[in-house]
Amino acid sequence: NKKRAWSWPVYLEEEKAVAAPVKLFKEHQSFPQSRNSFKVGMKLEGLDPCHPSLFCVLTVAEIQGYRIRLHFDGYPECYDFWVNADSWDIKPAGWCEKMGHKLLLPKGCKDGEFNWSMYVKNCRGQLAPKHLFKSLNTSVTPSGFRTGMKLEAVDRKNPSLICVATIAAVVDNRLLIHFDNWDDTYDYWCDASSPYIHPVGFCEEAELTLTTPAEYKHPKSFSWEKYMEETGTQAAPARAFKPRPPHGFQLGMKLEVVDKRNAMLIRVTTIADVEYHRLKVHFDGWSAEYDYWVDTDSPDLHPVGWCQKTAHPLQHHTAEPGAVDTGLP
Ligand code: MLY
Repeated sequence: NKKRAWSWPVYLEEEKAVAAPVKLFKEHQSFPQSRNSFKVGMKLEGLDPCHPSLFCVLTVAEIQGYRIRLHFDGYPECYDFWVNADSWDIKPAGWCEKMGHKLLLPKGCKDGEFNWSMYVKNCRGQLAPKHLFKSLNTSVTPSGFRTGMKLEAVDRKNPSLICVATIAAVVDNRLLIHFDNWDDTYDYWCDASSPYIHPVGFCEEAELTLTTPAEYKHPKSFSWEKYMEETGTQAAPARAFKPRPPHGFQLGMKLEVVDKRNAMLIRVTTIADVEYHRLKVHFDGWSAEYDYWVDTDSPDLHPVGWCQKTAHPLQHHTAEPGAVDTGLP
């Protein structure tokens, strides 16, 4: 009396549910056009997800389908994290130097003493070849954003705050957002369509509180005009902001989502709630206490069938008593 193998079509039928249409997903969430050609041991530069402006020396520690587990050289494995093979957040060795960005060196390496070719030789490693990096081959449409321009941005570590911010860098179609007079731990990269950035004057117009630069002399009487004059800066032009159209995801639609509590796992998921730029994800078969909100453009959201296409295991709930799900949250 063996049961048939789990499959999406059967499951959707049983659940009387629909898959979220593929057209709702961004290119970087949808079915990849190329293979994941990264190999374990390859070294590269990539953004630290906990300090998302900081590029670090990383090594590919594991490959799973189209995904890569990255390890910080010289640091404990508990900091390892997963990215998709086409992530913009990973760059070939030497990219930071070329672009003038700071690179966090492997633990124990001193500034000025690090040199990629010596380093890989000494650790008998291998550099990830340039052609594996999708982000280097994307075409870029010019935008009105320039380094040094001012804007109002959400502090993603304190998302209730909209703050005085500066574009610290522009690379490809991405902007590095920095909060005036704060250290770079709050910085993040986004694009012109990000719901977290707004032109100068947005808060005033929307009657929201604008968080002024740290240690600003007269926070109560902050005026953009005065501040930009004092700092000799300009506002990012309003036309450079390209607000996203509504996302189209609906309650009850099914998809495949990375479980942030155990990021090597992708689970059968239902949309439990929707907001303007976020979805609440529910992992099928698990208690609603594990639900959480994700941005609609998160690289951790994928259409039904993504795991199968990219040869990644998919965690699905088997209703049989005693069935084991290896990925305890
Ligand atoms: N309570 C926090 C707030 C920091 C906000 C920083 N933003 C504006 C960049 C703290 O003091 O750490």
